[in-house]
Amino acid sequence: MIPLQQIWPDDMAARYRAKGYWRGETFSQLLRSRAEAQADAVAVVGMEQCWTYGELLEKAETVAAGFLALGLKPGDRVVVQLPNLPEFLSVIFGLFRAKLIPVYALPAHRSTEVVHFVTRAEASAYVVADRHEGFDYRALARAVQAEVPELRHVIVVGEAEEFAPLDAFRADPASLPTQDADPSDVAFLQISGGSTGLSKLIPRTHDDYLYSVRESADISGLEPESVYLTALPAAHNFPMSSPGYLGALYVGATVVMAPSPSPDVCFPLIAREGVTITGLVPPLALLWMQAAAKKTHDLSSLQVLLVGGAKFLPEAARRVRTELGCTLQQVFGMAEGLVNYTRLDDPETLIVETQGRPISPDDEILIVDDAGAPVAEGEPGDLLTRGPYTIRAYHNEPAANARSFTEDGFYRTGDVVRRTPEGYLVVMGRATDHINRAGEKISAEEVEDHLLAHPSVFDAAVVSAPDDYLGERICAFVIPNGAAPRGVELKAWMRKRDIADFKVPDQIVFVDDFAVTAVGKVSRRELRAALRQRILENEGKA
Ligand code: OOB
Repeated sequence: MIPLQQIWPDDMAARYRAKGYWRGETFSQLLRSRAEAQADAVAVVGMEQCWTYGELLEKAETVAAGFLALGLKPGDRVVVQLPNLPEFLSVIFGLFRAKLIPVYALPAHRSTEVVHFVTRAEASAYVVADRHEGFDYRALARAVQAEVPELRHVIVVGEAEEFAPLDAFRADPASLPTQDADPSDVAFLQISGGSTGLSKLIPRTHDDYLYSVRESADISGLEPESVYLTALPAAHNFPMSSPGYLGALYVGATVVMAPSPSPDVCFPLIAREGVTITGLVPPLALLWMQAAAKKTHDLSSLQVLLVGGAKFLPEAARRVRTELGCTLQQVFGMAEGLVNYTRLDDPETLIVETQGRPISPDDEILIVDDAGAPVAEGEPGDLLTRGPYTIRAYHNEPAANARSFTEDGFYRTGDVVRRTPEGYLVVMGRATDHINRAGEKISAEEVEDHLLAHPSVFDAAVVSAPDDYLGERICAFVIPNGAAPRGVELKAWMRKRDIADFKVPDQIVFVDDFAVTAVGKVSRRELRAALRQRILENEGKA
Protein backbone atom coordinates (compact mmCIF):
# COMPACT_ATOMS: atom_id res chain seq x y z
CA MET A 1 0.00 0.00 0.00
CA ILE A 2 1.28 3.45 -0.90
CA PRO A 3 1.11 5.72 2.17
CA LEU A 4 -1.38 8.55 2.08
CA GLN A 5 0.29 11.81 2.85
CA GLN A 6 0.47 15.49 2.17
CA ILE A 7 3.77 17.12 2.99
CA TRP A 8 4.43 20.81 3.41
CA PRO A 9 8.04 21.97 3.99
CA ASP A 10 8.79 22.23 7.74
CA ASP A 11 9.15 26.02 7.75
CA MET A 12 5.79 26.51 6.04
CA ALA A 13 4.03 24.03 8.33
CA ALA A 14 5.54 25.78 11.36
CA ARG A 15 4.31 29.14 10.08
CA TYR A 16 0.77 27.85 9.46
CA ARG A 17 0.66 26.47 13.00
CA ALA A 18 2.17 29.61 14.55
CA LYS A 19 -0.41 31.76 12.79
CA GLY A 20 -3.23 29.61 14.15
CA TYR A 21 -4.35 28.27 10.77
CA TRP A 22 -3.65 24.68 11.71
CA ARG A 23 -5.05 24.15 15.19
CA GLY A 24 -4.57 20.44 15.70
CA GLU A 25 -8.29 19.78 15.49
CA THR A 26 -9.86 16.73 13.80
CA PHE A 27 -13.26 16.08 12.22
CA SER A 28 -14.14 13.74 15.06
CA GLN A 29 -13.36 16.36 17.67
CA LEU A 30 -15.43 18.88 15.77
CA LEU A 31 -18.59 16.79 15.98
CA ARG A 32 -17.93 15.71 19.56
CA SER A 33 -17.42 19.25 20.81
CA ARG A 34 -20.59 20.51 19.06
CA ALA A 35 -22.59 17.59 20.45
CA GLU A 36 -21.29 18.33 23.95
CA ALA A 37 -22.11 22.01 23.67
CA GLN A 38 -25.56 21.67 22.08
CA ALA A 39 -26.80 18.09 22.10
CA ASP A 40 -30.43 19.03 21.45
CA ALA A 41 -29.91 21.53 18.62
CA VAL A 42 -30.94 20.28 15.18
CA ALA A 43 -27.90 19.20 13.15
CA VAL A 44 -29.45 17.74 10.00
CA VAL A 45 -32.81 17.51 8.29
CA GLY A 46 -33.65 15.48 5.20
CA MET A 47 -35.87 12.78 3.78
CA GLU A 48 -38.41 13.15 6.60
CA GLN A 49 -35.69 12.73 9.22
CA CYS A 50 -34.40 15.24 11.73
CA TRP A 51 -31.37 14.53 13.92
CA THR A 52 -29.99 16.62 16.75
CA TYR A 53 -26.23 16.99 17.28
CA GLY A 54 -26.49 14.38 20.02
CA GLU A 55 -28.19 11.95 17.66
CA LEU A 56 -25.75 12.61 14.83
CA LEU A 57 -22.84 11.83 17.17
CA GLU A 58 -24.53 8.66 18.39
CA LYS A 59 -25.26 7.50 14.83
CA ALA A 60 -21.70 8.29 13.73
CA GLU A 61 -20.32 6.20 16.62
CA THR A 62 -22.59 3.32 15.64
CA VAL A 63 -21.36 3.54 12.06
CA ALA A 64 -17.75 3.67 13.28
CA ALA A 65 -18.18 0.59 15.45
CA GLY A 66 -19.95 -1.22 12.59
CA PHE A 67 -17.09 -0.64 10.17
CA LEU A 68 -14.52 -1.80 12.70
CA ALA A 69 -16.62 -4.90 13.42
CA LEU A 70 -16.36 -5.74 9.69
CA GLY A 71 -12.62 -5.98 10.24
CA LEU A 72 -11.59 -2.66 8.71
CA LYS A 73 -8.47 -1.12 10.19
CA PRO A 74 -7.62 2.55 10.76
CA GLY A 75 -6.22 4.02 7.56
CA ASP A 76 -8.32 1.77 5.29
CA ARG A 77 -10.12 3.56 2.46
CA VAL A 78 -13.89 3.48 1.95
CA VAL A 79 -15.50 4.77 -1.24
CA VAL A 80 -18.67 6.69 -0.34
CA GLN A 81 -21.22 7.20 -3.09
CA LEU A 82 -24.37 8.56 -1.51
CA PRO A 83 -26.98 11.08 -2.55
CA ASN A 84 -27.86 13.95 -0.23
CA LEU A 85 -29.28 11.98 2.69
CA PRO A 86 -28.76 12.64 6.42
CA GLU A 87 -26.88 9.32 6.39
CA PHE A 88 -24.20 10.99 4.28
CA LEU A 89 -23.18 12.78 7.47
CA SER A 90 -23.45 9.83 9.86
CA VAL A 91 -21.35 7.76 7.43
CA ILE A 92 -18.53 10.26 6.94
CA PHE A 93 -18.34 11.21 10.62
CA GLY A 94 -18.48 7.50 11.48
CA LEU A 95 -15.54 6.88 9.16
CA PHE A 96 -13.60 9.77 10.71
CA ARG A 97 -14.33 8.36 14.18
CA ALA A 98 -12.97 4.96 13.16
CA LYS A 99 -9.95 6.65 11.50
CA LEU A 100 -11.05 5.29 8.13
CA ILE A 101 -10.57 7.42 5.00
CA PRO A 102 -13.63 8.34 2.91
CA VAL A 103 -13.13 8.59 -0.86
CA TYR A 104 -15.91 10.75 -2.29
CA ALA A 105 -17.61 9.55 -5.49
CA LEU A 106 -20.49 11.47 -7.09
CA PRO A 107 -23.90 9.79 -7.47
CA ALA A 108 -23.51 10.23 -11.26
CA HIS A 109 -20.38 8.06 -11.39
CA ARG A 110 -20.77 4.59 -12.86
CA SER A 111 -18.68 1.43 -12.73
CA THR A 112 -15.89 2.73 -14.98
CA GLU A 113 -15.20 5.59 -12.59
CA VAL A 114 -15.92 3.73 -9.35
CA VAL A 115 -13.60 0.85 -10.34
CA HIS A 116 -10.89 3.45 -10.96
CA PHE A 117 -11.40 5.07 -7.52
CA VAL A 118 -11.51 1.72 -5.71
CA THR A 119 -8.35 0.55 -7.45
CA ARG A 120 -6.41 3.79 -7.08
CA ALA A 121 -7.36 4.21 -3.43
CA GLU A 122 -6.96 0.45 -2.72
CA ALA A 123 -10.34 0.69 -1.00
CA SER A 124 -11.67 -2.18 1.04
CA ALA A 125 -15.28 -1.01 1.39
CA TYR A 126 -17.91 0.83 -0.64
CA VAL A 127 -21.02 2.59 0.71
CA VAL A 128 -24.03 3.17 -1.56
CA ALA A 129 -27.73 3.95 -1.30
CA ASP A 130 -30.15 1.27 -2.52
CA ARG A 131 -31.68 3.42 -5.27
CA HIS A 132 -31.63 7.06 -6.21
CA GLU A 133 -33.33 8.81 -9.11
CA GLY A 134 -34.34 5.50 -10.65
CA PHE A 135 -30.85 4.01 -10.56
CA ASP A 136 -30.02 0.83 -8.61
CA TYR A 137 -26.66 1.25 -6.87
CA ARG A 138 -26.63 -2.38 -5.69
CA ALA A 139 -26.33 -3.46 -9.34
CA LEU A 140 -23.46 -1.00 -9.68
CA ALA A 141 -21.83 -2.45 -6.55
CA ARG A 142 -22.09 -5.95 -8.04
CA ALA A 143 -20.39 -4.78 -11.23
CA VAL A 144 -17.61 -3.09 -9.26
CA GLN A 145 -17.02 -6.10 -7.03
CA ALA A 146 -16.92 -8.40 -10.08
CA GLU A 147 -14.04 -6.33 -11.44
CA VAL A 148 -12.26 -5.70 -8.14
CA PRO A 149 -12.68 -8.73 -5.86
CA GLU A 150 -10.36 -7.09 -3.31
CA LEU A 151 -13.29 -4.80 -2.51
CA ARG A 152 -14.47 -6.91 0.39
CA HIS A 153 -17.42 -4.98 1.79
CA VAL A 154 -20.44 -3.24 0.33
CA ILE A 155 -22.64 -1.35 2.79
CA VAL A 156 -26.07 -0.16 1.69
CA VAL A 157 -28.23 2.66 3.07
CA GLY A 158 -31.74 1.22 2.63
CA GLU A 159 -32.68 -2.20 1.18
CA ALA A 160 -29.35 -4.03 1.18
CA GLU A 161 -30.27 -7.27 -0.69
CA GLU A 162 -27.18 -9.53 -0.34
CA PHE A 163 -25.01 -6.70 1.06
CA ALA A 164 -24.58 -5.32 4.59
CA PRO A 165 -27.32 -2.89 5.63
CA LEU A 166 -26.07 0.25 7.40
CA ASP A 167 -29.12 -0.02 9.67
CA ALA A 168 -27.85 -3.28 11.11
CA PHE A 169 -24.66 -1.71 12.45
CA ARG A 170 -24.69 -1.88 16.24
CA ALA A 171 -22.69 0.39 18.50
CA ASP A 172 -20.01 -1.07 20.67
CA PRO A 173 -18.26 2.07 21.85
CA ALA A 174 -15.64 -0.10 23.53
CA SER A 175 -14.34 -1.08 20.10
CA LEU A 176 -13.71 2.53 19.07
CA PRO A 177 -10.15 3.85 19.04
CA THR A 178 -9.35 5.75 22.22
CA GLN A 179 -6.89 7.98 20.45
CA ASP A 180 -8.05 10.39 17.80
CA ALA A 181 -6.43 10.71 14.36
CA ASP A 182 -3.30 12.83 14.03
CA PRO A 183 -4.57 16.22 12.75
CA SER A 184 -1.78 16.36 10.19
CA ASP A 185 -2.85 13.03 8.72
CA VAL A 186 -4.93 12.70 5.57
CA ALA A 187 -8.63 12.74 6.55
CA PHE A 188 -10.21 11.94 3.18
CA LEU A 189 -9.65 11.76 -0.57
CA GLN A 190 -11.46 14.08 -2.96
CA ILE A 191 -11.74 13.39 -6.67
CA SER A 192 -10.14 15.86 -9.11
CA GLY A 193 -12.07 17.26 -12.05
CA GLY A 194 -9.34 15.76 -14.25
CA SER A 195 -7.91 17.82 -17.09
CA THR A 196 -6.03 14.89 -18.55
CA GLY A 197 -7.30 11.35 -18.46
CA LEU A 198 -8.97 9.89 -15.40
CA SER A 199 -9.68 11.66 -12.12
CA LYS A 200 -6.88 11.86 -9.58
CA LEU A 201 -7.19 11.46 -5.82
CA ILE A 202 -6.72 14.57 -3.69
CA PRO A 203 -5.52 13.89 -0.12
CA ARG A 204 -6.70 16.53 2.37
CA THR A 205 -5.60 16.65 6.01
CA HIS A 206 -7.75 17.48 9.06
CA ASP A 207 -5.61 20.55 9.78
CA ASP A 208 -5.63 22.04 6.31
CA TYR A 209 -9.27 21.36 5.46
CA LEU A 210 -10.67 22.50 8.78
CA TYR A 211 -8.81 25.78 8.39
CA SER A 212 -10.61 26.41 5.09
CA VAL A 213 -13.95 25.32 6.61
CA ARG A 214 -13.58 27.61 9.65
CA GLU A 215 -12.61 30.65 7.58
CA SER A 216 -15.29 29.96 4.97
CA ALA A 217 -17.96 29.82 7.68
CA ASP A 218 -16.81 33.24 8.87
CA ILE A 219 -16.56 34.76 5.38
CA SER A 220 -20.10 33.58 4.55
CA GLY A 221 -21.47 34.90 7.85
CA LEU A 222 -22.58 31.53 9.24
CA GLU A 223 -23.88 31.57 12.81
CA PRO A 224 -25.67 29.00 14.99
CA GLU A 225 -29.07 30.24 13.72
CA SER A 226 -28.10 29.67 10.06
CA VAL A 227 -29.76 26.95 7.99
CA TYR A 228 -27.57 25.66 5.12
CA LEU A 229 -29.25 23.84 2.23
CA THR A 230 -27.08 21.17 0.56
CA ALA A 231 -28.47 21.39 -2.97
CA LEU A 232 -25.41 20.28 -5.00
CA PRO A 233 -24.11 16.70 -4.57
CA ALA A 234 -22.70 16.46 -1.03
CA ALA A 235 -19.55 14.68 -2.25
CA HIS A 236 -18.43 17.80 -4.11
CA ASN A 237 -15.99 20.16 -2.47
CA PHE A 238 -18.19 23.24 -2.96
CA PRO A 239 -21.25 22.19 -0.86
CA MET A 240 -18.90 20.37 1.51
CA SER A 241 -16.79 23.32 2.58
CA SER A 242 -17.63 26.58 0.83
CA PRO A 243 -18.88 27.12 3.52
CA GLY A 244 -21.05 24.07 2.99
CA TYR A 245 -22.52 21.63 5.44
CA LEU A 246 -19.18 21.27 7.22
CA GLY A 247 -19.06 25.05 7.76
CA ALA A 248 -22.61 24.89 9.11
CA LEU A 249 -21.77 22.05 11.50
CA TYR A 250 -18.60 23.88 12.52
CA VAL A 251 -20.64 26.77 13.94
CA GLY A 252 -23.46 24.57 15.28
CA ALA A 253 -26.00 25.55 12.61
CA THR A 254 -28.56 23.31 10.85
CA VAL A 255 -27.97 21.43 7.59
CA VAL A 256 -30.83 20.56 5.23
CA MET A 257 -30.13 17.81 2.69
CA ALA A 258 -31.98 18.26 -0.62
CA PRO A 259 -32.25 15.09 -2.73
CA SER A 260 -32.14 17.21 -5.90
CA PRO A 261 -31.13 20.82 -6.66
CA SER A 262 -34.24 21.56 -8.71
CA PRO A 263 -36.49 24.46 -7.63
CA ASP A 264 -39.39 21.97 -7.32
CA VAL A 265 -37.54 20.19 -4.54
CA CYS A 266 -35.56 23.06 -3.01
CA PHE A 267 -38.13 25.87 -2.89
CA PRO A 268 -40.55 24.01 -0.57
CA LEU A 269 -37.55 23.05 1.62
CA ILE A 270 -36.41 26.69 1.81
CA ALA A 271 -39.89 27.80 2.84
CA ARG A 272 -40.44 24.96 5.32
CA GLU A 273 -37.03 24.90 6.99
CA GLY A 274 -36.28 28.63 6.82
CA VAL A 275 -33.09 28.08 4.81
CA THR A 276 -30.76 31.10 5.08
CA ILE A 277 -27.86 30.10 2.80
CA THR A 278 -27.07 27.72 -0.04
CA GLY A 279 -24.68 27.21 -2.97
CA LEU A 280 -25.35 26.57 -6.67
CA VAL A 281 -23.53 26.28 -9.99
CA PRO A 282 -24.43 29.01 -12.54
CA PRO A 283 -26.97 27.04 -14.63
CA LEU A 284 -28.94 26.20 -11.49
CA ALA A 285 -28.80 29.81 -10.31
CA LEU A 286 -30.36 30.79 -13.66
CA LEU A 287 -33.04 28.14 -13.26
CA TRP A 288 -33.83 29.27 -9.71
CA MET A 289 -34.17 32.90 -10.82
CA GLN A 290 -36.56 31.87 -13.55
CA ALA A 291 -38.62 29.71 -11.16
CA ALA A 292 -38.65 32.38 -8.41
CA ALA A 293 -40.47 34.77 -10.75
CA LYS A 294 -43.54 32.54 -10.39
CA LYS A 295 -43.54 33.26 -6.64
CA THR A 296 -44.92 29.87 -5.68
CA HIS A 297 -42.97 29.70 -2.41
CA ASP A 298 -41.80 32.11 0.24
CA LEU A 299 -38.03 32.41 -0.22
CA SER A 300 -37.67 35.39 2.11
CA SER A 301 -35.52 33.50 4.64
CA LEU A 302 -32.71 33.15 2.08
CA GLN A 303 -29.95 35.65 2.85
CA VAL A 304 -26.94 34.41 0.88
CA LEU A 305 -26.61 32.51 -2.39
CA LEU A 306 -23.12 31.29 -3.25
CA VAL A 307 -22.49 30.70 -6.93
CA GLY A 308 -19.37 28.99 -8.23
CA GLY A 309 -17.89 25.97 -9.93
CA ALA A 310 -17.96 27.76 -13.28
CA LYS A 311 -18.00 31.37 -14.42
CA PHE A 312 -21.13 33.27 -13.45
CA LEU A 313 -21.56 35.99 -16.05
CA PRO A 314 -22.01 39.55 -14.70
CA GLU A 315 -25.35 39.96 -16.53
CA ALA A 316 -26.78 37.03 -14.58
CA ALA A 317 -24.96 37.87 -11.34
CA ARG A 318 -26.52 41.34 -11.34
CA ARG A 319 -30.04 39.86 -11.22
CA VAL A 320 -29.60 37.72 -8.08
CA ARG A 321 -30.37 40.42 -5.52
CA THR A 322 -33.58 41.56 -7.17
CA GLU A 323 -34.87 38.19 -8.34
CA LEU A 324 -34.01 36.02 -5.32
CA GLY A 325 -33.92 38.75 -2.70
CA CYS A 326 -30.55 37.72 -1.26
CA THR A 327 -26.87 38.62 -1.39
CA LEU A 328 -24.78 36.91 -4.04
CA GLN A 329 -21.43 35.52 -2.97
CA GLN A 330 -19.25 34.38 -5.85
CA VAL A 331 -16.87 31.54 -5.07
CA PHE A 332 -13.98 30.39 -7.23
CA GLY A 333 -12.53 27.29 -5.66
CA MET A 334 -10.97 23.95 -6.42
CA ALA A 335 -10.87 20.59 -4.69
CA GLU A 336 -7.06 20.90 -4.70
CA GLY A 337 -7.28 23.82 -2.27
CA LEU A 338 -7.40 27.57 -3.00
CA VAL A 339 -10.84 29.13 -2.55
CA ASN A 340 -11.73 32.76 -3.33
CA TYR A 341 -14.87 34.55 -2.23
CA THR A 342 -16.44 37.92 -2.78
CA ARG A 343 -17.19 39.31 0.69
CA LEU A 344 -20.79 39.92 1.76
CA ASP A 345 -20.22 43.65 2.30
CA ASP A 346 -18.22 44.24 -0.89
CA PRO A 347 -19.39 46.92 -3.32
CA GLU A 348 -21.85 45.56 -5.89
CA THR A 349 -19.33 45.88 -8.75
CA LEU A 350 -16.89 43.50 -7.05
CA ILE A 351 -19.67 41.03 -6.16
CA VAL A 352 -21.00 41.01 -9.72
CA GLU A 353 -17.85 41.30 -11.78
CA THR A 354 -15.22 39.29 -9.91
CA GLN A 355 -14.78 35.80 -8.51
CA GLY A 356 -13.48 37.07 -5.19
CA ARG A 357 -10.21 37.04 -3.29
CA PRO A 358 -8.47 34.22 -1.41
CA ILE A 359 -9.49 33.00 2.04
CA SER A 360 -6.05 33.32 3.60
CA PRO A 361 -3.43 36.07 3.81
CA ASP A 362 -0.98 33.21 3.25
CA ASP A 363 -2.54 32.03 -0.01
CA GLU A 364 0.29 32.81 -2.40
CA ILE A 365 -0.96 33.81 -5.85
CA LEU A 366 1.21 33.96 -8.96
CA ILE A 367 -0.14 35.02 -12.35
CA VAL A 368 2.37 34.06 -15.02
CA ASP A 369 2.92 33.99 -18.79
CA ASP A 370 3.81 30.93 -20.89
CA ALA A 371 7.44 31.25 -19.87
CA GLY A 372 6.52 31.25 -16.19
CA ALA A 373 7.33 34.95 -15.67
CA PRO A 374 4.85 37.13 -13.73
CA VAL A 375 2.59 39.16 -16.04
CA ALA A 376 2.14 42.91 -15.57
CA GLU A 377 -0.38 43.70 -12.81
CA GLY A 378 -3.93 43.48 -14.20
CA GLU A 379 -2.94 41.40 -17.24
CA PRO A 380 -4.33 37.86 -17.68
CA GLY A 381 -2.07 34.89 -17.05
CA ASP A 382 -1.92 31.35 -15.67
CA LEU A 383 -2.84 31.10 -12.00
CA LEU A 384 -0.38 29.26 -9.75
CA THR A 385 -0.93 28.98 -6.02
CA ARG A 386 0.35 27.48 -2.78
CA GLY A 387 -0.72 27.95 0.78
CA PRO A 388 -2.03 26.51 4.04
CA TYR A 389 -4.84 24.43 2.47
CA THR A 390 -3.62 23.77 -1.09
CA ILE A 391 -2.26 20.29 -1.76
CA ARG A 392 1.39 19.68 -2.60
CA ALA A 393 0.73 16.47 -4.56
CA TYR A 394 -1.98 14.11 -5.80
CA HIS A 395 -2.01 10.59 -4.36
CA ASN A 396 0.38 8.27 -6.19
CA GLU A 397 0.57 10.23 -9.47
CA PRO A 398 4.27 10.94 -10.13
CA ALA A 399 3.75 12.00 -13.75
CA ALA A 400 0.74 14.23 -13.06
CA ASN A 401 2.51 15.71 -10.05
CA ALA A 402 5.50 16.67 -12.16
CA ARG A 403 3.14 18.49 -14.55
CA SER A 404 0.76 20.00 -12.01
CA PHE A 405 3.21 21.42 -9.46
CA THR A 406 6.21 23.69 -9.85
CA GLU A 407 9.51 22.75 -8.23
CA ASP A 408 8.78 25.07 -5.33
CA GLY A 409 5.40 23.56 -4.70
CA PHE A 410 2.99 25.86 -6.49
CA TYR A 411 -0.12 24.14 -7.88
CA ARG A 412 -0.77 24.95 -11.54
CA THR A 413 -4.53 25.52 -11.46
CA GLY A 414 -4.92 25.54 -15.25
CA ASP A 415 -7.08 28.67 -14.91
CA VAL A 416 -6.35 31.94 -16.68
CA VAL A 417 -7.14 34.89 -14.43
CA ARG A 418 -6.43 38.58 -14.02
CA ARG A 419 -6.22 40.50 -10.75
CA THR A 420 -8.14 43.74 -10.18
CA PRO A 421 -6.54 46.71 -8.36
CA GLU A 422 -8.51 45.60 -5.25
CA GLY A 423 -6.73 42.21 -5.37
CA TYR A 424 -9.78 40.28 -6.59
CA LEU A 425 -9.51 37.58 -9.24
CA VAL A 426 -11.50 37.50 -12.46
CA VAL A 427 -11.54 34.11 -14.21
CA MET A 428 -10.90 34.68 -17.92
CA GLY A 429 -10.71 31.08 -19.15
CA ARG A 430 -8.33 28.23 -18.76
CA ALA A 431 -5.14 26.81 -20.12
CA THR A 432 -6.01 23.13 -19.98
CA ASP A 433 -8.29 21.06 -22.16
CA HIS A 434 -11.18 20.25 -19.94
CA ILE A 435 -14.80 21.08 -20.43
CA ASN A 436 -16.60 22.84 -17.59
CA ARG A 437 -20.14 21.59 -18.18
CA ALA A 438 -22.38 23.23 -15.59
CA GLY A 439 -19.61 22.94 -13.01
CA GLU A 440 -18.70 19.31 -13.86
CA LYS A 441 -15.12 19.17 -15.11
CA ILE A 442 -14.69 16.69 -17.95
CA SER A 443 -11.37 15.72 -19.46
CA ALA A 444 -11.42 15.97 -23.30
CA GLU A 445 -8.87 13.18 -23.40
CA GLU A 446 -11.02 10.81 -21.35
CA VAL A 447 -14.05 11.32 -23.64
CA GLU A 448 -11.85 10.89 -26.74
CA ASP A 449 -10.55 7.60 -25.33
CA HIS A 450 -14.10 6.30 -24.94
CA LEU A 451 -15.05 7.35 -28.48
CA LEU A 452 -11.93 5.76 -29.96
CA ALA A 453 -12.95 2.42 -28.49
CA HIS A 454 -15.93 2.31 -30.89
CA PRO A 455 -15.13 0.17 -33.99
CA SER A 456 -16.60 2.80 -36.37
CA VAL A 457 -14.56 5.66 -34.97
CA PHE A 458 -11.28 6.33 -36.74
CA ASP A 459 -10.38 9.44 -34.75
CA ALA A 460 -12.07 11.83 -32.34
CA ALA A 461 -11.35 15.25 -30.90
CA VAL A 462 -13.44 16.59 -28.06
CA VAL A 463 -13.82 20.30 -27.34
CA SER A 464 -15.99 22.65 -25.34
CA ALA A 465 -18.63 24.68 -27.17
CA PRO A 466 -20.25 27.76 -25.61
CA ASP A 467 -23.73 27.01 -24.34
CA ASP A 468 -26.26 29.53 -23.05
CA TYR A 469 -27.52 27.23 -20.32
CA LEU A 470 -24.66 24.84 -19.44
CA GLY A 471 -21.93 27.46 -19.86
CA GLU A 472 -20.08 24.89 -21.95
CA ARG A 473 -21.31 21.75 -23.68
CA ILE A 474 -19.28 18.78 -24.90
CA CYS A 475 -18.80 18.71 -28.65
CA ALA A 476 -17.10 15.70 -30.25
CA PHE A 477 -15.66 15.84 -33.75
CA VAL A 478 -15.53 12.30 -35.08
CA ILE A 479 -13.88 10.89 -38.19
CA PRO A 480 -15.76 7.66 -38.96
CA ASN A 481 -14.10 4.47 -39.98
CA GLY A 482 -16.19 3.77 -43.13
CA ALA A 483 -19.92 4.46 -42.76
CA ALA A 484 -20.66 6.87 -39.95
CA PRO A 485 -22.84 5.54 -37.13
CA ARG A 486 -25.74 7.79 -36.13
CA GLY A 487 -24.95 10.31 -33.39
CA VAL A 488 -27.66 8.90 -31.10
CA GLU A 489 -26.26 5.39 -31.54
CA LEU A 490 -22.78 6.53 -30.61
CA LYS A 491 -24.14 8.29 -27.51
CA ALA A 492 -26.17 5.21 -26.49
CA TRP A 493 -23.09 3.06 -26.98
CA MET A 494 -21.04 5.38 -24.79
CA ARG A 495 -23.64 5.19 -22.01
CA LYS A 496 -23.28 1.39 -22.10
CA ARG A 497 -19.63 1.83 -21.16
CA ASP A 498 -20.88 2.61 -17.67
CA ILE A 499 -19.56 6.13 -17.33
CA ALA A 500 -21.11 9.18 -15.69
CA ASP A 501 -23.81 10.49 -17.97
CA PHE A 502 -22.40 14.02 -17.90
CA LYS A 503 -19.40 12.78 -19.92
CA VAL A 504 -21.48 11.72 -22.94
CA PRO A 505 -21.06 14.35 -25.69
CA ASP A 506 -23.97 16.77 -26.10
CA GLN A 507 -23.16 17.16 -29.76
CA ILE A 508 -21.38 14.91 -32.26
CA VAL A 509 -20.14 16.31 -35.55
CA PHE A 510 -18.98 13.79 -38.16
CA VAL A 511 -16.18 15.07 -40.37
CA ASP A 512 -14.05 13.55 -43.14
CA ASP A 513 -10.87 14.86 -41.62
CA PHE A 514 -9.79 17.49 -39.15
CA ALA A 515 -8.69 19.77 -42.02
CA VAL A 516 -5.41 20.45 -40.36
CA THR A 517 -3.24 21.78 -43.12
CA ALA A 518 -0.11 22.43 -41.13
CA VAL A 519 2.74 20.20 -42.14
CA GLY A 520 3.81 17.48 -39.77
CA LYS A 521 2.50 16.59 -36.41
CA VAL A 522 -0.13 18.72 -34.77
CA SER A 523 -0.66 18.41 -31.05
CA ARG A 524 -4.04 17.43 -29.68
CA ARG A 525 -4.18 20.80 -27.97
CA GLU A 526 -3.70 22.71 -31.24
CA LEU A 527 -6.21 20.48 -32.96
CA ARG A 528 -8.79 21.09 -30.24
CA ALA A 529 -8.11 24.82 -30.37
CA ALA A 530 -8.67 24.87 -34.16
CA LEU A 531 -11.92 22.92 -33.84
CA ARG A 532 -13.15 25.16 -31.04
CA GLN A 533 -12.47 28.14 -33.30
CA ARG A 534 -14.51 26.48 -36.02
CA ILE A 535 -17.52 26.18 -33.68
CA LEU A 536 -17.21 29.80 -32.61
CA GLU A 537 -17.13 30.93 -36.24
CA ASN A 538 -20.15 28.79 -37.12
CA GLU A 539 -22.11 30.23 -34.24
CA GLY A 540 -21.01 33.79 -34.99
CA LYS A 541 -19.28 34.03 -31.61
CA ALA A 542 -15.68 34.28 -32.82
C1 OOB B 1 -14.98 23.63 -7.71
O1 OOB B 1 -14.03 22.68 -7.60
P1 OOB B 1 -13.56 21.67 -8.75
O2 OOB B 1 -12.38 20.96 -8.22
O3 OOB B 1 -14.72 20.86 -9.22
O4 OOB B 1 -13.15 22.56 -10.00
C2 OOB B 1 -12.17 23.57 -9.92
C3 OOB B 1 -12.18 24.39 -11.18
C4 OOB B 1 -11.32 25.63 -11.11
O5 OOB B 1 -9.96 25.35 -11.35
C5 OOB B 1 -11.97 26.45 -12.23
O6 OOB B 1 -11.54 25.99 -13.48
C6 OOB B 1 -13.43 26.14 -12.10
O7 OOB B 1 -13.50 24.88 -11.46
N1 OOB B 1 -14.16 27.11 -11.27
C7 OOB B 1 -14.57 28.34 -11.70
C8 OOB B 1 -15.26 28.92 -10.61
N2 OOB B 1 -15.23 28.05 -9.57
C9 OOB B 1 -14.55 26.97 -10.00
N3 OOB B 1 -14.42 28.96 -12.88
C10 OOB B 1 -14.96 30.21 -12.99
N4 OOB B 1 -15.63 30.82 -12.00
C11 OOB B 1 -15.79 30.23 -10.78
N5 OOB B 1 -16.46 30.87 -9.81
O8 OOB B 1 -15.57 23.85 -8.75
C12 OOB B 1 -15.26 24.43 -6.48
C13 OOB B 1 -14.66 24.09 -5.27
C14 OOB B 1 -14.93 24.83 -4.13
C15 OOB B 1 -15.79 25.91 -4.21
C16 OOB B 1 -16.38 26.24 -5.41
C17 OOB B 1 -16.11 25.51 -6.55
